[in-house]
Amino acid sequence: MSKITITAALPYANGPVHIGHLAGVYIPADIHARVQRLRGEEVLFICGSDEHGVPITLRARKEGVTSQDVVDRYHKIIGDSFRDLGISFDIYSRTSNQTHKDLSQAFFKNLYDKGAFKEIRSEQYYDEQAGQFLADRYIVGTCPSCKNEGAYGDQCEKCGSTLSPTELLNPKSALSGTVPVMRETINWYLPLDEIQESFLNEWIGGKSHWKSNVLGQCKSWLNEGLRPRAMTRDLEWGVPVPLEGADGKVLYVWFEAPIGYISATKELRPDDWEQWWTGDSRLIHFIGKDNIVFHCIIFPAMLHLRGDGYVLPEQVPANEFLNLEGQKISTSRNWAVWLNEYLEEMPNRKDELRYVLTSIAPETKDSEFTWKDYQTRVNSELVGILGNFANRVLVLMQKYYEGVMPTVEAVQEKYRLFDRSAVVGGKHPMVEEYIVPVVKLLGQYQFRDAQFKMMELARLGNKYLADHEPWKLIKTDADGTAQVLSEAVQVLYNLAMMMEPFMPEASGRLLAQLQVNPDAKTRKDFWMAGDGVDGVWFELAAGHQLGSPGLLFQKIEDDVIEVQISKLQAAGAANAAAVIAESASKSNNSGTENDKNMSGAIEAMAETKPEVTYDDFAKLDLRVATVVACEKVEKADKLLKLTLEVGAETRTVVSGIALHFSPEEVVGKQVLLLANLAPRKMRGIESQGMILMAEDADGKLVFMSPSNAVASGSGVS
Ligand code: B3M
Ligand code: ZN
Repeated sequence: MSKITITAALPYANGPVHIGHLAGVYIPADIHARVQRLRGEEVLFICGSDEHGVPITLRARKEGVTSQDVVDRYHKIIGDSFRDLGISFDIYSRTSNQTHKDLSQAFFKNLYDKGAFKEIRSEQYYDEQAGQFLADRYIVGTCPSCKNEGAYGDQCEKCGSTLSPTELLNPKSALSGTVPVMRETINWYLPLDEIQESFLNEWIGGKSHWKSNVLGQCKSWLNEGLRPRAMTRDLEWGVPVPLEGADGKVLYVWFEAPIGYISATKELRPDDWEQWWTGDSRLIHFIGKDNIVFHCIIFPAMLHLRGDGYVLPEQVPANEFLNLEGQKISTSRNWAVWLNEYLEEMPNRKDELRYVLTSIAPETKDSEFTWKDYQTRVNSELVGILGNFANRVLVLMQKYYEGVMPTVEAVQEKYRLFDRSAVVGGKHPMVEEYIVPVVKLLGQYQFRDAQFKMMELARLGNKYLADHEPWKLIKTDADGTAQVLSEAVQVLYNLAMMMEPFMPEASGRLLAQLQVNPDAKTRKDFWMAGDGVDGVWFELAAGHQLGSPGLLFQKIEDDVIEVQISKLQAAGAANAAAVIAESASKSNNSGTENDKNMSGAIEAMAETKPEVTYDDFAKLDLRVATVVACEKVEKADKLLKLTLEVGAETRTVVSGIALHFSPEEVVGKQVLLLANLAPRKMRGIESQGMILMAEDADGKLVFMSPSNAVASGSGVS
């Protein structure tokens, strides 16, 4: 037994988490942590919010609140939603707390005192208007590789290149929109070029057991040759650099955020935290592919330089990306399924989400989530196979035996579930064929295949029932029926245990229905199958009283899926409309340089959407409509119900603008209506379209009314 420190990437506290994060990082990490605990290992599963970094400051600026306000809000939303999904972190901490500040400063100071950093004086972009240096995402411009105009100072999200601010073509400040100047500053650099020679080449060279997507990225970094990288920044929001004369400088977010894993451990285990980071403790980092270089190169380099017995990661099972309905998931474009919203809308479908996201996890390449596929997997796999098997077995057991496991008088070969001749050296074929492979696949971080193998056992159970039809057999062979149903119960019992790391709640429900609560030793023996010991096939004895059956999973009807699809369509339409509004505002603004508008335009530019064709645009039926009546929607603070005259037609639209306008203010206004948006029910009212609005620099909504009154129903093109 050894200590295992399992970390999951610290999500930026600038928005809720979405299904891409879950499939890529948090669900596999949780399955892994649960399996290791079941195997009796000593596990700490560590996570927390990453509360520094430019995206947070930019968001705060956009909303006109402080950075602390932003991180407080999202830390809570993210932490609550992880907990509600059953992600079993031992701690969900945050990097704005004092323990983290102290520890990351001490770490920096330790490396500084060892002479690990190079102090480099260089010219950096500076925004004279904002009075600030422009690091990372504070600067936007054209990507030198793919010519994407919305690239950031640290990365182009379109082609994935890692950039430094000076590589951008046509750089502009994301703060003021002005063209920056060069100004001299001092920063402390990690000489990664030297560390590559002295340590990284060899260390990564020994990692042939890492996933090929991870090794591939590492090798390409090393082949290109690492360059010194600044570990400090001229910014205000972050952990201050703990050196004399370093006022106005903070630690680079990618220097301190990984130290967040250590500070969270310290917060949780103030007395023995160091033991989890030194000695023979094992370190596993779960991350997404965009974090590979930081976890496989920079953080290990930091830990190596630190010495003091710090352990380096044994495995970094990074995943690729999950797409959504044919497009890249995007926070800024609201193209995502947000975990907090999912949990609010479908509070009883947590394990369904875990199951589907594991089935499609982007383990080796990018993969795709669609709501239709989600529905199919839930209905035909969870309900149709697993739930159906459990239900049939438990209902028949109640019906024939009042739920008491029967005694089988004489075992008949023809009803055996597995070939007895296959029993070699005491090994149970069912264990060898199902449990051992599941344990093995999980040990290789192949969660998707492991779950699939588990479902094969459920399929086998179903087929066994179909082959022997106990509901018919009962009429001719009572003892045979007892044999078939007992055997089916044993499969169900083993399935219930196997489900635990994947679908903890459903596993609990099924064990309760079987009225059994395996102790830690049983669970451990189950999960150690094939790992140095022969696996055990666990059975419920004759006479055991089963509980009453209940539905394990519920079918998802079409209307539930349609609501989700139209929600995404609304986000898509809002994006298309924003592209149009933006290009209109760009052409209107030419010449006049209003600071506030300009900064708004630049922020919008930083979130540029992909180009659309005229055909895409032509799909939108945009019309001028006149508001003829308006009222509040009961029990919904944000919603107004508007009655619109659209030519000869009258329409009802529900709009989330009640915090900005009173019903009286809206009546009589002419508005821009997206008339062919799929209707959607909100609070029981069908909304037949969407009103398009702009947001001014203060966050206030503005109607897109025509400058002169026009007939309602007029088309807009
Ligand atoms: N905050 C997550 C991201 O890139 C980043 C991870 C930090 S892990 C130390 O979305
Ligand atoms: Zn690019």
